[in-house]
Amino acid sequence: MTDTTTSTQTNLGRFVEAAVERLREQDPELYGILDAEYRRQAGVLSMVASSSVADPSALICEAMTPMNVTAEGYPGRRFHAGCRYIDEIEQLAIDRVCKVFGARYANVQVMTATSANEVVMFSCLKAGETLLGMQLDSGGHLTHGSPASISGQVFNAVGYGLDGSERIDYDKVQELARQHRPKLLICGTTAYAREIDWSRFRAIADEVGAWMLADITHIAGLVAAGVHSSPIDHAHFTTTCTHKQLYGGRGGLVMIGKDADMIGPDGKRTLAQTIDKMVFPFFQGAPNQSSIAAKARGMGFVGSPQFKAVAQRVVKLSSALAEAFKAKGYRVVFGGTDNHIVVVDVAQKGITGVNAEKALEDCGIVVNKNRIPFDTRPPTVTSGIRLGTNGLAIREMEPEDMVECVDVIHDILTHTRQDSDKTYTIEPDTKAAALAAVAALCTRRPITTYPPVRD
Ligand code: DSN
Repeated sequence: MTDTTTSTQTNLGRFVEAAVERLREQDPELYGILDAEYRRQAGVLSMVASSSVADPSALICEAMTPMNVTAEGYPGRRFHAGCRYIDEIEQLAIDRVCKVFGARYANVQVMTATSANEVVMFSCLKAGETLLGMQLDSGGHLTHGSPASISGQVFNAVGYGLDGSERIDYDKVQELARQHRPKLLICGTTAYAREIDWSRFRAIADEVGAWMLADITHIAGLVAAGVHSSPIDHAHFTTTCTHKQLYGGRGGLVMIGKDADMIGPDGKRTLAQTIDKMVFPFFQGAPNQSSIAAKARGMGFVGSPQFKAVAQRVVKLSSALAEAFKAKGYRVVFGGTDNHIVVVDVAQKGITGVNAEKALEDCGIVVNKNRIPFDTRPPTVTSGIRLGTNGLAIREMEPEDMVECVDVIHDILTHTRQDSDKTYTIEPDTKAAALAAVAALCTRRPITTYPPVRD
């Protein structure tokens, strides 16, 4: 590999620069697509609630040489040689996760939050046994018992939902738990904007002798920053991914709080030992060590005062966003928000969720269609859109910017003609004005952690 870099750079600096240059020279097609994606992200308002903007210092760890090391096992007990620094990286990641979340145990090898949930399910349940989780339609996750996922096919999944005021129906959770005696009670959501009462869930789990899993994937950043209450010592197991709200690389985590040394479902191993064994060797082989390095770096960022300010801004912006929608006459599901999520009923304004999603994307605003509670439209159409403020907080936007965003969104939705449930036409002048407004906003509020795009 030709060394085109200057001698004053560090080893890693030269490696990264030479690697990018090699990619550009040897694979201009792929380089061009990656460059286009970098530009796209800089120039759109990314408001998909399940995404954020990974910190570049975490992203670059994903591209580092630990990727080359095969290291089955755990720090200090590997099945391969050459793991001195790999062990140090993994232990650093574990220690930082435990510090940031106040956990006593962390498994950082699990590759996604979905696998993290599967690891917990298979630790607690045998095929055919019962779990109780939130229904997808009410704001739960696929892996909490949906028939479309392994969780709903291998296990007997019972679902709970919302009450008439669009809050988790804790009384119904208790009733269902008493009726079905689940071995695992899952709490955690993907499209629920209100604070979750972890202690109520734990009381229900204890009453029926169930294990409790808190999946905090969507709100992990708020939990880490103390902006949302933490389930760590309420749940037996807490899972999350590292990319949605922790601004890190893509990956999963399983954590345990005060119950780490409790004897687990097999009556022999502790909960911590149970998870370690379930991740490796039951579900996974050698982990992705670069991803573990990215998790270590991500947790370094999450543990910083700078991150606390980001998390506080996330909530301040979502609250302003919800109020701005209400001021324009939209029905905001849940009546508002306590976290980063705002779900808006767009059907009430005469447009389906999918048409709203597509029309907004045409104008540089990225959200996703979402079913609303008691929705009669299918998941491919929906009556709502879900927005999130993780990607706006890292641009250091202010509440007044949310008013501007909603003005643009309202203009687009008002001037989009719905031709069918899945087809639409936007007035050309509206589209041009919206694209100009989004471009101006993105220029005024750039992603603060990334170098600006150059032509
Ligand atoms: N759970 C999906 C979401 O919330 O969008 C993505 O993983």
